[in-house]
Amino acid sequence: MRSLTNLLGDINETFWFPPKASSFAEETDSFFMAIMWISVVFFVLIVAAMVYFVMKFRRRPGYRGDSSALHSNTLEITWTVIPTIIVIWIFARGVYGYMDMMTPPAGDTIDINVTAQKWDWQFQYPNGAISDELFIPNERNIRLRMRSIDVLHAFYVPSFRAKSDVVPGRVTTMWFRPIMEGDFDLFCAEYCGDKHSEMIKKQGVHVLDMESYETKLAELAKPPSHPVYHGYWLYKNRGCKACHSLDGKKIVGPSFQGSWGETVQLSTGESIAFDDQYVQESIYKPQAKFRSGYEKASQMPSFEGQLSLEEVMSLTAFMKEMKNEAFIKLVSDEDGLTPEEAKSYGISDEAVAAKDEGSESGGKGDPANEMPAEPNK
Ligand code: HEC
Ligand SMILES: [Cu+2]
Repeated sequence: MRSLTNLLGDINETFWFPPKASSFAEETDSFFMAIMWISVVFFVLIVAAMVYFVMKFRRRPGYRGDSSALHSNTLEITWTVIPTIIVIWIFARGVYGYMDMMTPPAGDTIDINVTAQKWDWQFQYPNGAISDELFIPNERNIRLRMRSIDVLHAFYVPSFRAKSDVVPGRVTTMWFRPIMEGDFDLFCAEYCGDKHSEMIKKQGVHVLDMESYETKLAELAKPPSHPVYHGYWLYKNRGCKACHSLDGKKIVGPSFQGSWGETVQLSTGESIAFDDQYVQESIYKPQAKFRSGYEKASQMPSFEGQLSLEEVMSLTAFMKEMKNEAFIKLVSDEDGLTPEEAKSYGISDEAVAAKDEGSESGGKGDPANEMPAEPNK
């Protein structure tokens, strides 16, 4: 049963299933097909017998049936024993498959921490790098340690045939072994609120060869050093983007566009300056003050203990820059802020290094001076 994509060359994908991209896939698919064919066979047999009996024993003039039900021990035993054997076989095979999936190979895994939150994923690698998409090497056992900071989520990669709940207050582990390179879809398979569908990452799981994996990790481990770029990077990688837009649209929380330095209305009727103090409080104690119109929104989690003061300052520098038309244009288009754009805007690492060398006095462009030390109105 091959689909059109097969004809177009994607041989690993079938009409029914996505590509078999992990070591679980072969077993899972063949077991699924076995159960399906067993069901098909019984369905056909039972429906055929039913139709046949309906016709053969239909009510006819002059025909009189037996007054009591007929009984056959042979028949009773057959249709009890055969299905029992089949369901026991299905149960046993299911248990073995499940045990395999629940038992990571001892000592031979790459461990990655997964944090699920409304409404994004965050992955932390052995070298401390973090990302919002999953990068893993091919042909290696991957073990995920998964935590949720708010509600129930579920990590699901159909191409790996791997799925597990991510439960608040608990660490769940799962493992798999990718067997082909490529980009695969990631789903949250447990309804988790308004933007549940934002947790679908199309092509968000990247299986790379070992070398590219290591290069990628080294790259991810080094956050940008310019505060504005660093702030943008945190915005993208730490889940803020699920609730705060850059293009002015309201998602769940207010957009970050153009807010800096403005006076915002709180739900209590008071107004307050959107400054360093307000940003820091909003990140560490989001429930302290609600912006008017957002008091009934899905609550923002506290990032106290998750984001350092330095990171909060970078986020602040980024929000401050979100007043600047040129910058807004760069970050709010579809592909976000690309490294080239960061370079052209003078906030890439190269630009920082170049400016540091050039100016002893620390003119504009010196990261220290870009820190929003005082609210700028
Ligand atoms: C689950 C959704 C959600 C996530 C994730 C989230 N926020 Fe929020 N945020 C909100 C909502 C809703 C509000 C408005 C209500 C309030 O002030 O608490 C808000 C308010 C804010 C405010 C005040 C803005 C204003 O205009 O009044 C700031 C600053 C902020 N968030 C920063 C962040 C940062 C930084 C992150 C990522 C580290 C983040 N938020 C992640 C939902 C979210
Ligand atoms: Cu979810």
